[in-house]
Amino acid sequence: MRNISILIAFLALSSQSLFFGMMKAQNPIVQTNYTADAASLVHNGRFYIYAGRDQASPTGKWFNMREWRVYSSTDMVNWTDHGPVLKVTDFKWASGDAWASQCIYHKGKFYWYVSVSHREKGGKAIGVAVSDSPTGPFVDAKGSAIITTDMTPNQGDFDDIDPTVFVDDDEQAYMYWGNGKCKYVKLDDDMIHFSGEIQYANVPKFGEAPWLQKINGKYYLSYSSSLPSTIEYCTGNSPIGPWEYQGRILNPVDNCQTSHQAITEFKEKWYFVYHNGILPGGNSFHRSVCVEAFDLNPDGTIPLLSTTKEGIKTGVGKLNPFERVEAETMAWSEGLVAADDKNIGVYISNINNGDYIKIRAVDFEKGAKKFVAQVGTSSKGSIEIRLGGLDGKLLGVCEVNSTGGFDKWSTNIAKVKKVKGVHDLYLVFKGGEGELFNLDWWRFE
Ligand code: FUB
Repeated sequence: MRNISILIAFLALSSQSLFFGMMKAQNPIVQTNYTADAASLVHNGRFYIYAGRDQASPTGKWFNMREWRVYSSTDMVNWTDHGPVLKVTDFKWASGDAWASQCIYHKGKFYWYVSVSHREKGGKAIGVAVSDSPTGPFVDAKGSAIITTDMTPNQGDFDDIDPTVFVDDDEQAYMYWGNGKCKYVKLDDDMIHFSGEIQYANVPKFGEAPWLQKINGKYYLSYSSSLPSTIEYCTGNSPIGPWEYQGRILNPVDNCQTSHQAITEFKEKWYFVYHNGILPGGNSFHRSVCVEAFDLNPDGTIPLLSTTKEGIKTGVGKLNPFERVEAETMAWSEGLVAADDKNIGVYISNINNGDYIKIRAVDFEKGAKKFVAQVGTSSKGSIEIRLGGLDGKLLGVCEVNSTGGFDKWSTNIAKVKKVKGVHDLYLVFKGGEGELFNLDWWRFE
């Protein structure tokens, strides 16, 4: 174990195989960390998820969240972990609590609105970070909070959380947020200040987690109810209402009081993103992001959705194995933890005998002859390269010997049997007792 956070994640996540076994699970979409409060963004053919990381100790009874991570997919079944792209410490005026956030794209920049605790003013506050890329680096855009608790007196300490920002066709940006009361302002052109008074939206059953969007010319405001959260929504003919209640989208989820939704269209399909507590060790403070596909009703209303472990059954793309594939790109895994270091970024650690990574819809085209993997270890082990399942056809075995340390990286090559076409790929890790090696990336040649 290389640090205490990996140890804690390992203790909580290692019982996963017992729970999920060989199920064809796709939810939660991240098994290598606990994730919550996902916000989605589609940009240049990629579906991004911006999520807080639940870092409470296994027995923790309250949120411990210090960073937000970015995940992305081009096919909605294989997800890449881009790491802890934004941390509470990036906001010098914030004292903690990487609560719910949303990242939006506007005029060539990515603006990431976040909820945190305010060091001097107390209570929760809303800040914004900015970047030229959806995966950062992000910097505090204003150097201070946009919203602080003293702007909304007598509403408690948690009332200024969960920002959602929507830019209308006329380029006016609106920010909604709140716990208990649903508030909004019009943002200035710079996206970091606002003018005018804070306004209050009249929406029934509002608890928190507003999400504002426009679908076919109509404005949709979805949100959580009070605990245990259901997800409800209203529609309106303007981004500031009046709002007409339409109904419920989600009943309370398994093993978790909150579910914090996001709704986004991608490649002509609608996706509903939320969290629950179904990963082993999961609960209201150890949450996991899930995704379901759905169709809007013909009249534009949103149906009542069900949560599933199967998640997205059919992806919307194939994975190219002839380009470097980050080890942290996967459809499913068991026993593993996503770690990161400043030299190589995110990598997969805590690899023990029997753990595996599943990658869906890998397109081998006319054939592959070699498998290459970058690993680091002071131990040894091997990677079985299989198709279709943990016991599926064995293409080859990549032997891994000591590279001089778990942070000393070297590429290993294995010959593979000829393989053509599209398959689910399983990288199955084998070896003796203890941690075998770290895996940074792999590819076929
Ligand atoms: O993750 C902390 C808080 O829990 C979020 O800000 C809320 O939306 C709820 O999910």
